[in-house]
Amino acid sequence: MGLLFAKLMTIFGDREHKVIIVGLDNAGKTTILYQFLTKEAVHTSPTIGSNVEEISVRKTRFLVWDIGGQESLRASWNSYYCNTEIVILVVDSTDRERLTLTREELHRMLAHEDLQNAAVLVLANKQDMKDSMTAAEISQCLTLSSITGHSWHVQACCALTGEGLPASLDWMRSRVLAS
Ligand SMILES: Nc1nc2c(ncn2[C@@H]2O[C@H](COP(=O)(O)OP(=O)(O)O)[C@@H](O)[C@H]2O)c(=O)[nH]1
Ligand SMILES: [Mg+2]
Repeated sequence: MGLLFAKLMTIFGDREHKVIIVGLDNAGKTTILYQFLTKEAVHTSPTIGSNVEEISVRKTRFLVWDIGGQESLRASWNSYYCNTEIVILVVDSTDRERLTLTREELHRMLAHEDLQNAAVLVLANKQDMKDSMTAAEISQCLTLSSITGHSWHVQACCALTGEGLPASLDWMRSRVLAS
């Protein structure tokens, strides 16, 4: 019965699509997760372990995992990869110094066998800050054009106001509906 139910859910497209939010600490991952949910900025503290929430976009449901980004936690990111359909990589667009580190983490992650079918959404966050890099600059620094085995997209956003996030959810929805 459980199996039949699961199968029916798949046929009717009512299953949850697994999404993970990754990125270095302080990039804005947790703020983005709660902005997706409530459309309000929340006061966050550094994430220990993970936060998980269900987000529904016009009947498409996502189960979104926000994983802590401090160095000590990055080693355990791969335990979240299995069945992930979308990886959201959040970048602090003012953090030029650590962009190389982000690039290394991204390309290492995409080489993992459990993520072979995942699409990648790069969020160039903190666009409200005056010295922020543009989405195009970030795309170039992360060498996104070299990614051939995954569908990817870069979106400028501001997690405090929510600007750019509805467009991100639309892209995510179109991705999972297309696959
Ligand atoms: N100016 C600005 N600050 C942001 C933005 N997004 C997040 N922050 C701030 O950046 C800090 C880290 O955010 P948080 O969501 O905890 O980052 P996480 O470590 O990636 O989960 C917090 O002080 C947030 O209020 C943004 O778009 N603009
Ligand atoms: Mg966090």
